Amino acid sequence: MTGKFIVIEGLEGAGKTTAIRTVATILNQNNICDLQFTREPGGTPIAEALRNIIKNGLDHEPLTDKAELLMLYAARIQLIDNVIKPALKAGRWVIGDRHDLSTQAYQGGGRQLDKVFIETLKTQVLGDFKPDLTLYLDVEPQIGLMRARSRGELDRIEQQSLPFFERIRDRYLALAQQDSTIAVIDATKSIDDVTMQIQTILTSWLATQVITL
Ligand code: T5A
Repeated sequence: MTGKFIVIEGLEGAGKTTAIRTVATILNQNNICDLQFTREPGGTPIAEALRNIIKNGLDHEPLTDKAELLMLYAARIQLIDNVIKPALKAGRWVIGDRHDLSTQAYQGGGRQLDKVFIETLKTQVLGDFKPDLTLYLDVEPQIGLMRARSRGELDRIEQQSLPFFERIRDRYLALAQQDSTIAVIDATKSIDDVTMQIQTILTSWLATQVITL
């Protein structure tokens, strides 16, 4: 594979949309212009249908936590096999709005699903596939949710209680400590400051990469 896979992670309202634009601009400035953008859950017709159910539910039927987890992995493998891997193989760089770290944080930390159950699914579905770099935008849930709320109605997951989001943040931070491919960005700062942090991290990471253009 010649392309690289960069993922932006964080709680709702962390600023992922802005960060994705920043990453794309920096890559362009480094002559990396053939970019593929993805979002999770979603990014293929089947994965987008699953996204809709995960975010909005369907016909008031309770969606169990385990079914939610299975749908997330179904959507993810559709996206990996049909979009991400072909793009990387063709030399395109992929910028992902969320990936598996979201599942570890939301379903593992937030929903408190069994660690072994998630780990087994992850191994079976993803194998050793993982992003080359993850930028985790760290924000206190109160701030992120306030920003998300200012945009309008909250979806099924966004309506969860504050402790749910505090557990997610704790899990994100714990996982980031264990994995050198995850960089933590202080996303409580201004948009300009966050942009600078991304610029610093991405530029020094790019300098360590063998890039085939
Ligand atoms: N999910 C997803 C799981 O539970 N498990 C999984 O495995 C996966 C993949 C996806 C939902 O699914 C869950 C997580 C989510 O609940 P989504 O819409 O893709 O939903 O994700 P959200 O996090 O909900 O997306 P948001 O659009 O809410 O978050 P963003 O993109 O981080 O926020 P953004 O960039 O739009 O910013 C929100 C507002 O804040 C402002 C922006 O201008 C915007 O108005 N803002 C700032 N304001 C001040 N200072 C800053 N630094 C700012 N940065 C942004």
